[in-house]
Amino acid sequence: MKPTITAFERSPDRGRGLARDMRVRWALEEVGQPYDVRLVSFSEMKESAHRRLHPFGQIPTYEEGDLALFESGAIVLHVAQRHAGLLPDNANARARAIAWMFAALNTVEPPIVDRSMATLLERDKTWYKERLPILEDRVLARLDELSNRLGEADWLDDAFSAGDLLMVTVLRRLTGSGLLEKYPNLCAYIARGEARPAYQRAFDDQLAVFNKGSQG
Ligand SMILES: N[C@@H](CCC(=O)N[C@@H](CS)C(=O)NCC(=O)O)C(=O)O
Repeated sequence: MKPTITAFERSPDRGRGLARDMRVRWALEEVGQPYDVRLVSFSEMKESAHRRLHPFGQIPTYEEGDLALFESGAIVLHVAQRHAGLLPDNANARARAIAWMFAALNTVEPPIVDRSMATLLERDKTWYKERLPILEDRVLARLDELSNRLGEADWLDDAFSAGDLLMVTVLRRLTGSGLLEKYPNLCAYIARGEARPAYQRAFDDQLAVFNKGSQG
């Protein structure tokens, strides 16, 4: 059955692939599963019809028959478990790939989101200039550790997996921050992810939504 996901009608990132529907689109493209997209406005996301799918009134959601899911990580995991291509067959390697999915969302993404929230919402606060370096140090600590672990490898644990897919999308949230540049291996890792044909199809599709919306 063809799943339907939700995405921003007009993404605040102007189609740069930073909204979290990008992860789901990319995963679906990697496994070759066609999907439909229902676009939602900010106000629709907060209405009860959408909140039945997503208790926190956000995107993305995923509907497939009588299954409705929210949380990008849970959706990517579901897609990866249903189809070949995003998780290794070997049980231990599969468990490690899932650990990397959690690491991306639970260990690496939080300090990145804290920093971007501050830059978006707290610039006018008297304490912003003191707080930003603290937040950036927390991000850099994670980047150091991740960079050390990745080393010269192409992917985090042998073959490309859903763990890499999520990690690349998380790291991309730092684009333009100036924090990634110190880590050539992480920049190359992101570029490898972005070069995947499935990534490019997903990126183009979400950009087309933004471009179409901005013409109207
Ligand atoms: N942990 C959630 C976060 C979802 C999330 O923050 N979605 C953003 C778009 S990337 C959103 O809907 N923001 C609008 C809002 O929170 O009102 C996930 O990974 O799916």
